Amino acid sequence: HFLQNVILHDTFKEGKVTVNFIQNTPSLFQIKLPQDRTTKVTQFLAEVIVNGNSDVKHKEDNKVFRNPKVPKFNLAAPHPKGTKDMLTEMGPEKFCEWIKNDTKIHYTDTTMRDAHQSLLATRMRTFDMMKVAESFAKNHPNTFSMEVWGGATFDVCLRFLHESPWTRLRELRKAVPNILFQMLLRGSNGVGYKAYPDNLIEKFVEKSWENGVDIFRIFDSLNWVKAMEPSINYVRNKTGGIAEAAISYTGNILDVNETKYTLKYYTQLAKDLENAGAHMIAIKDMAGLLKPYAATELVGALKDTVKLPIHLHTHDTSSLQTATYLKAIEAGVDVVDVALGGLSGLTSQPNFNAVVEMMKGQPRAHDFDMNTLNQFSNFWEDTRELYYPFESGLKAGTAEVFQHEIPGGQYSNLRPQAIALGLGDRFDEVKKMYAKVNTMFGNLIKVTPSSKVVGDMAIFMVTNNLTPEDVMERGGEISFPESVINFFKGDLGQPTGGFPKKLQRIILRNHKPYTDRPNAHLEPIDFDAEYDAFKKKFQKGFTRAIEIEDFLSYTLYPKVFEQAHENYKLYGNLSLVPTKNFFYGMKQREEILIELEPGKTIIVRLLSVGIPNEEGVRIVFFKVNGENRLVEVLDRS
Ligand code: 3PY
Ligand code: ZN
Repeated sequence: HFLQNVILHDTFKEGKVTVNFIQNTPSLFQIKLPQDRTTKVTQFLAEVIVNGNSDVKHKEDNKVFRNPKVPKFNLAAPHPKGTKDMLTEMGPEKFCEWIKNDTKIHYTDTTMRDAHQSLLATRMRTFDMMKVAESFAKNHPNTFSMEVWGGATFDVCLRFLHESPWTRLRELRKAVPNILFQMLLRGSNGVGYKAYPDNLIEKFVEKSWENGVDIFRIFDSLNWVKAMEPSINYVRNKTGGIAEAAISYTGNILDVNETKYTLKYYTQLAKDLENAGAHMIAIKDMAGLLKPYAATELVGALKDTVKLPIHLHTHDTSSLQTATYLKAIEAGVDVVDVALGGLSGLTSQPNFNAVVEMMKGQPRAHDFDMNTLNQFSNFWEDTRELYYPFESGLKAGTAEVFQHEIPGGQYSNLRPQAIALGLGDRFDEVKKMYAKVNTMFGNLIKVTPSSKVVGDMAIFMVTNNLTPEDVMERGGEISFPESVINFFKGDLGQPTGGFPKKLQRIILRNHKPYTDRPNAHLEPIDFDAEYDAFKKKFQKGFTRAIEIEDFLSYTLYPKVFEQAHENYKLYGNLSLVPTKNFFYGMKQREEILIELEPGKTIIVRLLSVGIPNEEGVRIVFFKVNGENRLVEVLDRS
């Protein structure tokens, strides 16, 4: 069967087999391809029961989970009016005028994007979000926005969770038609780690809006306005949404020795973004470096410089950032980003529930029912347990962040990355090296993808026991990570103050760097021809019509998409499998419900797992809706 699977595989037939073909193509190990949905889902469960979920690197066998409770809501009642309705009525300009003039402090709930990106390596599944989405929309319609999409979620949905990010967005939109949805867009880098053709970003923005995004938080990993401008224009011209341009904050404006990232630098940046057409300005404090008294200065100065509403984003890595919010609120910030208690704090955002309590009885207070808000926090605290293998291990706030400046969203990924490379015990060194690399690279704005370049170099140097001096003296003999070479070529744009010239020569050797927009070097996508070719290649495995959104996923992440598609052909829609079973399989005699579609639920009970035969194949026995089913799985242990 294995050989037959290899011979029949498209990659093999097309003669495109590479060294990792077998390792990266789990379908080759399947004895036969399952056909119907129930067969597919039981095939997946059997696979996880026998071989585990390859994304789970350590498992506690006797772990007991709590049952997260969804706060009560009225299923039959219509959704109360919220900010989404206001945007529809007013349009972006008037809406922004309203938010700027409203004296209440407003809140963006980041629970479904940045919070889990920063605490749980972005692994939160649509399944858990959908459990509470409608309840939250009906209980807390006075939330300014919910950040639910973009950043790393796109990649992780496809790569690790075997879900379509577009389906997630649509499902959430249906459950929350009344509150603004927000996404994080990495400007010319879209939701990826490199530059993409402009017309791809344009189409991506248009389709994101059509599928449910209202506010586009646009940033550039080097604060390069030239790189953000096209995305601001796409939002303005192709959508009815809000172009929120971000200034990514680094360093410390109160440090008298700071010469690069000064208050003047940030106010000029905000002015440039206003001139580029932004509807709102975000202060994107991705590492949580904006200290309380600096917030007073920065927010005050921005209010004096631009006419747009100011939206503040931070990460509570140091544990100081609620104080920053207090100072920012006093200085007139319009909206702050918070996460529901159970997924707040540490590398995530400050605690929604606690910030609302802090403001109670104050002139800028915004009323939220604390009972239900706390129930949502509890829901996420209980749900978070299911994701324990993805916790970063950080137990308390750390003032070290002011030295290493690692963004919250990167921290939760860097640690497992270090562990995977055998540097688990040397994470301290990695953090220190991160700071040294930043100095070597000329003191950068560090946010995806520039932060990844710094992280890659730090890990590379620790792994190879290299010091900055070694790099400067023996650089000619060193094979640098690809991301570092591309960065010095100009693939992510131009940093403020330029590249350090000597290091650039060492790293690039004979390559010539460029100084214009990297996107200008890329061929535009020929949508007609390439989409047609895509449909021909993939339609066979789809159980529904292919959409342009699938093509966008493929164009942004070709290999990841192909892999996800292979997985989909084998196992069907896995977003329906309860999280506990998705990650940890099933225990003997456990019975679970899987809702394959509204009104079609199957009851799956695990009866037993057989011993392996000579070929290592085990038979997994289930009872599905009362009928016996056996599934064969190759035990790869
Ligand atoms: C992302 O780009 O994913 C970020 O969260 C940057 O802070
Ligand atoms: Zn963030």
